[in-house]
Amino acid sequence: MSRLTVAQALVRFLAVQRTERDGRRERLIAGCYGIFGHGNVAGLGQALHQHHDLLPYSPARNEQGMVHIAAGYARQRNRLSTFACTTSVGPGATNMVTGAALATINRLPVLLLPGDTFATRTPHPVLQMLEVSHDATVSVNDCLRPVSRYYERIERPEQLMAAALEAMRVLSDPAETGAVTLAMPEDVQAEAFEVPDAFLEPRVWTIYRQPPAPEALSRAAELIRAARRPLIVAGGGVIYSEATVALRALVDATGIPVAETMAGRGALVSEHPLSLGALGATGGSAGNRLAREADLVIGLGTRWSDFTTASKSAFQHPDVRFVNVNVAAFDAGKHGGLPVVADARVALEQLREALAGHRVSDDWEARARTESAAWDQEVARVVSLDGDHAGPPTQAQIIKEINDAAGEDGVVVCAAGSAPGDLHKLWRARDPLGKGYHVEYGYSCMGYEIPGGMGVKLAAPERDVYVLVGDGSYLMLPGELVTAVAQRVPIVIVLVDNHGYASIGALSRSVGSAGFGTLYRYSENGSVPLDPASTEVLPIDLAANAESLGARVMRTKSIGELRAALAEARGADGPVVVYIEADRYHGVPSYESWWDVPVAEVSEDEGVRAARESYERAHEHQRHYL
Ligand SMILES: Cc1ncc(C[n+]2csc(CCOP(=O)(O)OP(=O)(O)O)c2C)c(N)n1
Ligand SMILES: [Mg+2]
Repeated sequence: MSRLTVAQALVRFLAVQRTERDGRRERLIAGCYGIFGHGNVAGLGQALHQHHDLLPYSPARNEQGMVHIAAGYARQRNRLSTFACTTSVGPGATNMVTGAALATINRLPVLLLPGDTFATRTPHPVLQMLEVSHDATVSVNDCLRPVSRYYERIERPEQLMAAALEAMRVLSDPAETGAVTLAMPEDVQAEAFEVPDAFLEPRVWTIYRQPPAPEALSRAAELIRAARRPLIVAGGGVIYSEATVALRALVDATGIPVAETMAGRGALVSEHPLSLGALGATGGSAGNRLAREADLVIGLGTRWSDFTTASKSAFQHPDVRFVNVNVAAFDAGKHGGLPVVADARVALEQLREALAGHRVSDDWEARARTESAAWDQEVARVVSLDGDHAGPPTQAQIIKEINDAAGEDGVVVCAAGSAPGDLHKLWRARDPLGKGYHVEYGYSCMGYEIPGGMGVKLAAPERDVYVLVGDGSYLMLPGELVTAVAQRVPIVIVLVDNHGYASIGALSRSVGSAGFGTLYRYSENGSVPLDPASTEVLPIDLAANAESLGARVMRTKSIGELRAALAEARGADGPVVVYIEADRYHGVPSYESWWDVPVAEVSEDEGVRAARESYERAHEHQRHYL
């Protein structure tokens, strides 16, 4: 027994938790990020100070940003390791809600330790406290409940022990993981109790690779053998499970082509002749054409977002069926599919055995190879432009430069704007482990890019990390640049300035709304001008902004300058921002896909009426997969 405060016991506990998979162990909680206020400075702040050698602590600049750092780190580590995040009460705590949602939606472990108001209630209402007259148990931290996979408020010291164990169970369970919140009342944090030695002893959380039920596997194999046009859709689960080698082996043995979701991009290297690349709303022609024709779709570790399914219009074969391999029963049951609840790698290995001697028809394989090769050519065309483009570089050209600089081991990080869709289509995935493509598209959260990229670099210091961030996303959360400077995290941030929201501007035009409110322009009479060309571009200098935050900045104007800057940035000892202006209107087209964005049913405007008509036509292809 030792007499410790709740915060001291928690810090010592977190420092000795380990995950283990395939015999490899690592820290479950690599360290702690935080921002102190009265709600955590004396409790957790004291404990982190005392035990900084056990659990490294770094301050962040915005609570949302620090959760993103933890999420980026966790994703790069295949969810085996993450960070804890401590905040004060009130605004510090609620600033984490967006980060928590991102982590939970993307199925990424993050441990949140928001401060909370007094368990005793004696001094209430305390500074920054929400008072609810009919329910004294409510606190602002309740906002974290729907976005947490586990939530508990520690009202008494002894409660910590059971809560901490539950928290680790959920964080380390690939089917359940996401944000885990232990709300820490500020008085309880500082309270001492007799802590049993067993609580503080090292503990290993083993991630067993769950095998599929034999019946489920043999049914899946039967369906695949009977299918004439099978298609694999690889999601993030393939990469988290380190199943890319097993996937390739199955594809080589059977000839089944592979299309990829955002989180699964890179599950099969792009040069593989049966790699179709992206599918869905941001997909390419190869992925979308074969999706349209497939009679059996084998979803591996995907949660079937509307981007992947093109809002349920992607799969048009009248009798299409799904087989869903997933660690989470919830995802395995989607689309009325055959659920195969299992770890992706084990399932792939067993499927390969069960399918021994089976190969798809020559016709279907030839079709996949032809479409794959045609798509590769289209990608090459889009990224090159052959110098016939006047004006600033296009985003496609910028992506190619980053892709080349990244080589086989580099990682691209992105989240929101027009870049994710362009990357999904154009990125050439070269890392056989599938760790070179990190686009957060579960929440597509503007502001994730810099802190998320920082997390990636901390998780994989041996890889070059390229963050692709738009001007809009940059402005959401530039403050974490300071954290990257302070921690000397050498990420290369390519800041693409197109003076506003190119993505949403294009979407707005496509629904007949003329890009309203998506350009940075002066307001007139309290509103944005209807004709953006009527006012000047705002005098914003984002490169100077990044410089003022301590980053090294290179201003580039052409693709040649960008290439030179990317080469020069390599080997820096802190973050480097490579600034470039891009052509706002020269976007990458979409390829035979659709996204359900409802258009106004009535309007005086002819453009809106036309958009509504084509919306209704497209809507007819939307299906229920039952
Ligand atoms: C936090 C957040 N708010 C709003 C959105 C909706 N949204 C998606 S992309 C986008 C604009 C992004 O602008 P920028 O980063 O400049 O990229 P661009 O569209 O110009 O490529 C907006 C507002 C979002 N994804 N995240
Ligand atoms: Mg922009």
